Amino acid sequence: MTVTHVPTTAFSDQKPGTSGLRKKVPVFQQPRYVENFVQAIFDTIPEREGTTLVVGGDGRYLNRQVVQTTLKIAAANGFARVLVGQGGLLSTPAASCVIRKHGAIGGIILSASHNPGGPDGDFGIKFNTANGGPAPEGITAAIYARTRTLTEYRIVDGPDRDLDALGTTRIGDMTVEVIDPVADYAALMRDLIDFPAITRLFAAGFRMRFDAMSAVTGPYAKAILEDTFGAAPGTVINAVPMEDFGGHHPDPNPVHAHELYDLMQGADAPDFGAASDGDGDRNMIVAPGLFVTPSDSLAILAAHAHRAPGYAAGLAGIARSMPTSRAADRVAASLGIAAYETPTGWKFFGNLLDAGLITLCGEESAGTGSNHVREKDGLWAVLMWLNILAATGRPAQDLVRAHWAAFGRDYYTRHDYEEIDAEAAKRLMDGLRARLAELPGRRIGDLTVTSADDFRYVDPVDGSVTEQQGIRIGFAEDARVVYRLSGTGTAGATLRVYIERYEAARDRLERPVAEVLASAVQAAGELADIAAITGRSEPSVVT
Ligand code: G16
Repeated sequence: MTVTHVPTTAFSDQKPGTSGLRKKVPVFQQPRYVENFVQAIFDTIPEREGTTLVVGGDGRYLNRQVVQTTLKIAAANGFARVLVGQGGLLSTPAASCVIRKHGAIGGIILSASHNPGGPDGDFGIKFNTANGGPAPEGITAAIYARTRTLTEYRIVDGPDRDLDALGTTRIGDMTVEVIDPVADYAALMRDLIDFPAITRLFAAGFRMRFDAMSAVTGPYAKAILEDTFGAAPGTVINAVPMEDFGGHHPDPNPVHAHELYDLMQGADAPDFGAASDGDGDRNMIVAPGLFVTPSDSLAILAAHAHRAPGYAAGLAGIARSMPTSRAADRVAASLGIAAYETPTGWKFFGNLLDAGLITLCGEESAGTGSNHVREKDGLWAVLMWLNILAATGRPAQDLVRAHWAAFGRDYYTRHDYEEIDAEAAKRLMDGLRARLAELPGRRIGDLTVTSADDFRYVDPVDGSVTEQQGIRIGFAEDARVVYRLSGTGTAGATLRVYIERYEAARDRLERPVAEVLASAVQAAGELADIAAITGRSEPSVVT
């Protein structure tokens, strides 16, 4: 085996964001761009000699090419074995599962998640550690530092490997095992979820629609929902992963999954609707005539989790990201367990899960998961819902309404201002920060500000501190506005404004969301001077 040491110069823009390095495809196509970043990751794993690595991605444009490059660099860096999903595919939660099950030292996941794919779309590279979770801040900072100083990468020359045939080959001293991307994941689901109960549910005529959005979850959903549970053929739509996701934006929300959403609002809606994103870690849940917010979904899963065999012993605790509504906190309080509030980014749940402090966690950005892997898991959330529907025998919309009746409802919306000028975005956040101290007591519309701060997280497990994770404004009327800049965009800056208001009165639980939130939306715009600073009178996406 010949290892070539290729001289290189550093790129200045390889700083991982909320979830790995995400850029436009042409950025990744620059000579040495991928090689540098992968070498920088490997340089931060000094103990890699003789270990196992997992490689796979969501199948988007460049996926196969970058898998091949990664294999050749891995062989030159001393790994003994690489497990790669057939066709270069592994959903993000399945990659986490495979890393954990096979004792790998980590994994390289190729995805830009819910961002569009194709030659003009986005691509991404993320490193997950031995616990199966996204590398924590300390490691991503070390990777970034390494990308700034790197002077060479190491690679083994040779032909590309066949990624489509299951089985084992070698590159130099390294074994390459092409594995079934679904098998380990499906086996784990069988341990956690009541498969026989769901099979009976479908046999009794239950109908659902799952939109895989031409992304990686198609094969997983077909294998479990149709081939195992016996759901009608065609239950899973857009089931074949495509390099450009069929030209769609693989983000499971009412805007981008509007076909499913519209179907679920119609007269012939099936009993349950769900969708997942590009890499299979996000989910959308829709009951007939009723969209379930991710924040509510987390709370409802937490309240009923004991009905699934994997959670029959109860939950240790629940965590949510700070901008996620407080619905899950109310469930935690009723169960007498701890609730944690973390910064946005799944990596922040890792320590809490590893320490056994929490069992379930979730985010407003369509992410829900548990201690079964260290990523959010779209299909798992869908299977949990099916398990709960089978166990209770109640329609999904009834469960949601019963939950509101018991706990109250957190009306919720998120306004995204995409691709705004990065300088303007910074000015807006800095301006808000400078005014935090003077906001409490201020009356704005029919709301009164009671608290204003910049979220600072102290990890309860290792004491690490993460500053400036979003500006929170609390109002006396049980409303809240949060502002933060996205860490996953690839062009300009994206301002996210999260707006919520809690309502406990039984006769006020079915009001239009926009109406309930109107004054908080108004206050959010005025407090941050959004229109004047960004030049946008309306958000680009409202979910
Ligand atoms: C990633 C992270 C999530 C985060 C989301 C949005 O999800 O894993 O924790 O909530 O991005 O982050 P931001 O608001 O910074 O854009 P995914 O599905 O893109 O990997």
